[in-house]
Amino acid sequence: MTDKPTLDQWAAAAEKEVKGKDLTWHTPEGIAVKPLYTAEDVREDPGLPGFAPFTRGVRASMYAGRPWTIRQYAGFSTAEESNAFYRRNLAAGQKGLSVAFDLATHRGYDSDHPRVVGDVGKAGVAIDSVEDMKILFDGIPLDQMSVSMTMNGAVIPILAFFIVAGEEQGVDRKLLDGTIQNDILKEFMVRNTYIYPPEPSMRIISDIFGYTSREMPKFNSISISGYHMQEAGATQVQELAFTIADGAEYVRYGVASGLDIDKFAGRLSFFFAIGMNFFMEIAKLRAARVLWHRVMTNLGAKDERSKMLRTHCQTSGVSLTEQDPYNNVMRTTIEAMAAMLGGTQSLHTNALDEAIALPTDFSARIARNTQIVIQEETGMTKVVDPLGGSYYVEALTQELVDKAWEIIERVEKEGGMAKAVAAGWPKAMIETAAAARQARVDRGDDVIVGVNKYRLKDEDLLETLEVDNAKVREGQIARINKMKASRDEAACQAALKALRDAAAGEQSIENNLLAHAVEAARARATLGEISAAMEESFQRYATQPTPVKGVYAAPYEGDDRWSQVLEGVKAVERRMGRKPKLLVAKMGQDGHDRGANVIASAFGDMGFDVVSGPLFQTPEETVVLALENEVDVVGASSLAAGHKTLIPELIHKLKEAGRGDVKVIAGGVIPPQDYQYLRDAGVQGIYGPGSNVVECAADVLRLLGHNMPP
Ligand code: 2CP
Repeated sequence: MTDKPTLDQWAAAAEKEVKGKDLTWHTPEGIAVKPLYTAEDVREDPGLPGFAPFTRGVRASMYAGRPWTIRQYAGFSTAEESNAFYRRNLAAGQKGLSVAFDLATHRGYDSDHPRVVGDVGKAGVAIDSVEDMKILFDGIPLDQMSVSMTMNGAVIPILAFFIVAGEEQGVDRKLLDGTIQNDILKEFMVRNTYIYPPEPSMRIISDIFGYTSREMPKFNSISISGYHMQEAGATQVQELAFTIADGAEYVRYGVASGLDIDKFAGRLSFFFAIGMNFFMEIAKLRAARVLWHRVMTNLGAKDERSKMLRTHCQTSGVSLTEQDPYNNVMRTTIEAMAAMLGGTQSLHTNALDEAIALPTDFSARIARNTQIVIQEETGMTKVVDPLGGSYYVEALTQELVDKAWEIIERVEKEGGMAKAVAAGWPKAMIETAAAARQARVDRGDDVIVGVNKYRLKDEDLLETLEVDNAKVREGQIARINKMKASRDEAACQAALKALRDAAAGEQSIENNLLAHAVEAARARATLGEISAAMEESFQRYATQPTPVKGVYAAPYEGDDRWSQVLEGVKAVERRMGRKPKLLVAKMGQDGHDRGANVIASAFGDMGFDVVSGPLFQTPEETVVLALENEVDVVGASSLAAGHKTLIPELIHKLKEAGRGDVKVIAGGVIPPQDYQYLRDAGVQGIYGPGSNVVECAADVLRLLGHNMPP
């Protein structure tokens, strides 16, 4: 019998093959991934699925018993159009619904509000009242279909409309099944569709916990989300730690509002992003379950269900590319497999055109079928946690638990996530990671096929979906007016007054905001009216962007092209007698600011004078800001399809003010089909996803008359 080879012998054999090359992979999480894992790396037995701490899954039989829910996130233009889309998808194998609302709805504005001209019906469905909600679920029995709704800011009116729509379908709210996102802490950190300041927003959340735990036992009262953190550039460890810490904070607020922890914690759910680091993502979901079990035990939960982390996942939007977009199908497939191997309860797979526009029926079909093929053709669902016991996966799970725990302990020591968010350090940490990632991609250190490697000379145009938002807005306004004309005005105003008084009063069962909003929804109050009633006491919240310094520049030290750009900026500065000045503008109700922040950080590092405009500006407000600051260039960032309305309006207003000389460039999610339209309107540079920021700066220098080498 020959002796088993030792690890030292393996190391010697590998060294012979690679001759000094370092095989350790240092990930952005600060994890040193080795080229080989063995039994020696596994510290703990992961136990069995369905048992604490649920490392291997929350159910004993997992997908062998019931596969995860295929739940595609969708919604666009009107309630009628979205309803028809849902019905087609359910007939084709989708299992649960997930509603996307437009940004006007998210921010608590009715479709007739002047601030939302560019936003109505874009990037989601416009819902102004219970009448719209009823149309959205027409023919879809709400006692049989589980419905998830991504709503955080205007969560009170939306949940109230949902409850009343169910009621008017004849469905008792005890039978309503689904999930509301209702996760405000991450809005303040990364997603930005908040309405009120943090304290009243936290009250809203615990009021929803109270109401749903009493009245809607099947409904998941929150979807505590890391997804948007990863989308905003967070590492997996940051996503994991801040999400779990957010969860702990919500539980504390729930308990402080007088609820018994085991009465509501079993209906808390989670939501994670699944990106391209395959094994890291699998380990992340396993680690999340271990961490939640630990946190909830520490918080005093007794019921095992309260400590069980159930989650939805979505494949990563930022991992998708505008260039060579069919590659996105492979990316999404790989990510979907990581989600299922990690043990998700529910999954959305992105459509291949997600980086460019809203999904078409064609791209939505491929996205949905990605999951159906995995579930029904591959046999992957037959075995519970098939990667359990993999040395690498078990070791990585453990390492993620440890690394995330360090951050969670820091949060806890500093008084919990609400305080950390107010102090701003989690956001700064994520923005630092985002700028570092952008620099790695721009330099080609992180490969993105079809973008910074193997780029095509010519790209085929993809057919994309476009929403005529002027038409949607007109239709919505007509419906609002009709409803207002036929409602019992006195009853409606009385219900709104009761809600206003409840918001002004102390938190209590009698002052439960959702209970009062349900009354107002029944009386046909609109989303804007319900939101405004609470705004009177709560106020509307606003923040200023905070770009980071030096992070983007760091890896460029000694880079020739970088030096050329720095030289160019200096040359323009000498000529103008001051630094060239860029306003990074965010117009409309779109709160996605990763791109805008990265641009602001990178341009700042290159020597530009950068003004970061606040979120949610109108074109008029942007012009005022541009003129006050005497900027040379306005960079308008748009990720929510408002570009065709808002950017031409901005240029028009600049001209009206006699400042047509201020250059306007645009970036974000803009379909190539719209480039000419924007150019005709006067846009002088367009930078879609995958644009290299240094080259973008080189273009800006050319616009400012500098002779920049190609
Ligand atoms: C599940 N069940 C089982 C088994 N598996 N029973 C027996 N054997 C099994 N193997 C039972 C469960 O206990 C449950 O009943 C029921 O079947 C449904 O299963 P589930 O696993 O709870 O699935 P679900 O109903 O789909 O719920 C999944 C989540 C929920 C994660 C808990 O919160 C959810 O659907 N979230 C989706 C969130 C979402 O769509 N977000 C969209 C984000 P009981 O419940 O009675 O136990 S949009 C993203 C964009 C980017 C944005 O935010 O902007």
